[in-house]
Amino acid sequence: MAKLDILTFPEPRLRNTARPIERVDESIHRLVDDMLETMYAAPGIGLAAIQVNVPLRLVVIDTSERHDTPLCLINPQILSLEGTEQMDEGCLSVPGFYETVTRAERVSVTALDRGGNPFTLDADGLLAVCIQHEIDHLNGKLFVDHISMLKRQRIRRKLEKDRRQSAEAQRGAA
Ligand code: QAP
Ligand code: CO
Repeated sequence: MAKLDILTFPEPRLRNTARPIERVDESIHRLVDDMLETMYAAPGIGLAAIQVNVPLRLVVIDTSERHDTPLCLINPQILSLEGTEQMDEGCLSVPGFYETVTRAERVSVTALDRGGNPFTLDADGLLAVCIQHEIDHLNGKLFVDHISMLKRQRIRRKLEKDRRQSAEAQRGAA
């Protein structure tokens, strides 16, 4: 297994639309395992393939308390959304920032699992929010798109500055 590099907002590749996975083969298994390792190491509760620069419709999630219940959704499709709920969200591609987002309270989703077998899942609470957040990634959307433009701009400027400073430090070290 290998830890993968995570793209950071406002990286333009995070705005691409991910394409469906046609065959769940060995290479997909390896990607799922590497994404889980990357997510657990962060630590995080959800990661989409597009965040590790692989524009395929694949997400991994683990919202369990003990971080021992990995969930893999390949080509996920939302069947229904119900209710509304507000929750503080973060994102591995937006490090250090958390904002309140309004989403559906319950979601029903169908997908393929790591073995390529179809399943459906009804979720509420944190898992429901996480599923919606991760499926947004597959459509080039980020949680910062759900907050005010002013807040989004503030986050973008700060992360751009962080990037410039780490590039500068890198040059200094060389
Ligand atoms: C999406 O996000 C999510 O800023 C998954 O410095 C988050 O795993 C859905 C993380 C919250 C619903 C609620 C963020 C790690 C992890 C950071 C994550 C950070 C380190 C975010
Ligand atoms: Co995210």
